[in-house]
Amino acid sequence: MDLSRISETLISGKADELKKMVEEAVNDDVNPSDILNQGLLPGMDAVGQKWKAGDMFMPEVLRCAKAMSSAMDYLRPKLKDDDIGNAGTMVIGTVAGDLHDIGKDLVAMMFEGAGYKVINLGIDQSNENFINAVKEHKPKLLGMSALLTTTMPRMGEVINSLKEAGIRDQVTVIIGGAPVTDDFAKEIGADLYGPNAGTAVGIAREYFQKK
Ligand code: B1M
Repeated sequence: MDLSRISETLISGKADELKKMVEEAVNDDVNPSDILNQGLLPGMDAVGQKWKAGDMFMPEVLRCAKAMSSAMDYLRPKLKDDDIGNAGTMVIGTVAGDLHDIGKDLVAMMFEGAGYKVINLGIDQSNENFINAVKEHKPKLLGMSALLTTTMPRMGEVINSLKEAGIRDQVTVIIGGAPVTDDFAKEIGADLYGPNAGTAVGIAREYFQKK
């Protein structure tokens, strides 16, 4: 099977068709890792690029992310452990007191699409939960999302707790959410600021390439 067809179907956001194609490829004995690396990931990459360029809008991106997610639900058990997460592990959550998760989940899906093993803690995560998750999963990236001006300070508190626990230099911190800015990220000592899900993946990639 020509795996670029999988990329194209993903870009078109047709979840049922995509899942059928992925199943067909598996039944045709195509290596699941090739389906991921040569079909799904380039497709999701293209979605990110299109979004960044303004050629795709939020509802379309959400549709693609959902199609990716449902294809991954089918493919994940068929992949070897090292096929998933070969870009690294990301722990992500919405900070304490904040119940918004639409943008955060989109960011999580985009990172999963980019080959990260994503541990999505969910909403309203206490500072302690973030620290425990970093200790437990030793992620390459810690992502925090906040949509309320009143909950933004929790991000700085988590970073301070990482310092107190002596693990700040073991993880790259990326933050985002509608009221969050690049200046705020610098102010609280985050490594990266992601203005939106599409660019966040590219920003992280560029950062690790330079490192
Ligand atoms: Co709320 N809410 N809300 N809300 N809500 C906002 C954020 C608000 C701006 C609306 C307004 O007044 N105009 C306002 C905040 C004002 C402020 O703080 N300055 C607000 C308020 C006040 C509230 C309540 C207090 C309302 C009330 O009860 N009186 C309450 C608070 C609850 C709480 O959290 N404790 C509340 C509740 C809710 C709902 C539960 C009803 C619902 C959330 C449902 C859910 O998430 N499951 C909700 C919604 C939907 C919104 C708006 C309308 C939309 C948010 C959204 O999903 N956007 C929002 C208004 C707005 O933003 N225009 C609003 C779409 C999403 C794709 O974008 O989340 O920005 P966004 O994510 C983007 C980027 O920000 C970025 O990438 C994403 C994709 O591009 N990004 C990251 C996000 N996280 C990132 C992390 C990264 C990198 C990038 O790295 C880790």
